[in-house]
Amino acid sequence: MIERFADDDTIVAIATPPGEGGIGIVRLSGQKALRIAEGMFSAKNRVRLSRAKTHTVHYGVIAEKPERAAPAKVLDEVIVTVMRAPRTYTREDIVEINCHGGMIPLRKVVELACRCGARLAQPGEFTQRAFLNGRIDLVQAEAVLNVISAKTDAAFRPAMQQLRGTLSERINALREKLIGLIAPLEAGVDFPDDVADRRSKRNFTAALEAVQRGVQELIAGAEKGVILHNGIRVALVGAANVGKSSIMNALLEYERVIVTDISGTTRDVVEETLIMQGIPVRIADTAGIMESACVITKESIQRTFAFIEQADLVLFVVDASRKLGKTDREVAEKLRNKKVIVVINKTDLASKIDEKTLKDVVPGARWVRISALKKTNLSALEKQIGRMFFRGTLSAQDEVLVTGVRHKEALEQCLRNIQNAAGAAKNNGYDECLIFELRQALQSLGVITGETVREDILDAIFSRFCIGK
Ligand SMILES: Nc1nc2c(ncn2[C@@H]2O[C@H](COP(=O)(O)OP(=O)(O)OP(=O)(O)O)[C@@H](O)[C@H]2O)c(=O)[nH]1
Ligand SMILES: [Mg+2]
Repeated sequence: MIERFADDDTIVAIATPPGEGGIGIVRLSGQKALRIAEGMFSAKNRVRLSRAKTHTVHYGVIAEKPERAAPAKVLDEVIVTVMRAPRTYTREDIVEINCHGGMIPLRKVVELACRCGARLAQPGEFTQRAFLNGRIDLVQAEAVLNVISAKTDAAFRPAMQQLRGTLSERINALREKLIGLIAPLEAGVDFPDDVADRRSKRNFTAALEAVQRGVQELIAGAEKGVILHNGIRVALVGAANVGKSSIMNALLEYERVIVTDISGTTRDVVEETLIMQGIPVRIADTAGIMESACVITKESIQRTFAFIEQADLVLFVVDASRKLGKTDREVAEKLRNKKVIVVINKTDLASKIDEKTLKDVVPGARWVRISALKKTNLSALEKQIGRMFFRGTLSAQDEVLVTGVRHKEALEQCLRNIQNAAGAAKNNGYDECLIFELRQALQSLGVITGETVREDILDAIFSRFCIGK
């Protein structure tokens, strides 16, 4: 667990990525942000930062002791933005110093700020303060990370929606409904057997079902959301020499891996990322399966089998110009519980493969016929991969709100509790059980927005951020 410092410290960090750029920004946040900045900054128009109005911009220099600075002590020529609490990212006073975008001026400015009383920020500490000060909830804090790290438009869109609070609104509406169900139960109103109460029981059941539907709708989009954000792992697997490495190169559109006509060319698993149908795909070339006494070949085949376990999807490659062999069957045997697309490669050559037998070997799998050499039908393969995950391509109207595994798990836990509660209500179980399950459901929703989340989970979330965010 990372050590967290006191919250009333004023923190400082470089907010822009490392490297050279037109400008680089040093950000200060905390009660003393203005005073610390004032101690380092000399404005051209002599304005004192501690008196500056909020959301104003000032030109000047950063120097060791600005009032008496000899020119040599000037660290950089800068633009300073003053933002006073509470209308800021962290809800604290913030000063942003736009420096020249090299690592030397930026570091020197940060060091000077530390000498003037600031402390270096921890990873994600600015965003964590925004969360702790109640400006954003946990969903939004995590969305900041997703917006920054989104690799595709499809991943960016739901992250932006989360940042704007759409998911939080949905979760909070469900929470309120649950509270509305729990409150009368806790007040001791139970279901005696007269007519009025039978009606109230019906209302209760209907309201609980509505919450259940709401949770289920969010879960339904979650699988897509997680894929959109994290991408999928695809493995090219098959007997030696069927053309796996050639397919890898064809998909990547450059000669990434070695291709020869010798069986056993590929030894290590080689992974690369590409975007297919708007999804980030990590595609892996693996060693071909073959009979061999060679220690190296045996080890590489071992690695292929181990890798299959981690893959979300296996492209089972077979050679159209050969009869289906023992090795092909052996590979198919290992793919029993996996999502599989059969890729019939080398269709530019005369066909010898018995497709009927192939169907028996991998029952129910989808097929694509391609030629890696002639680069034919690769787009059909890409489409098939997309379809495999989204049953049709993902459209802009599709509502994907949940993109995190953490959120998905909490929703699933919430659903289980609601189902238990529904069961208890139906069987006229004790109200204590009902209340317990509903409270648990409420808590699971709170875990998502950060209302009831444990501190170690918070630490884990914010430590994924970079310093300066
Ligand atoms: N005619 C034809 N030849 C192909 C095609 N794809 C691959 N080849 C040839 O098949 C041979 C083997 O190709 P690789 O891509 O190295 O096969 P691999 O499955 O990676 O082989 P290992 O790494 O040994 O398991 C090479 O000579 C390729 O040029 C194709 O679509 N058509
Ligand atoms: Mg290969």
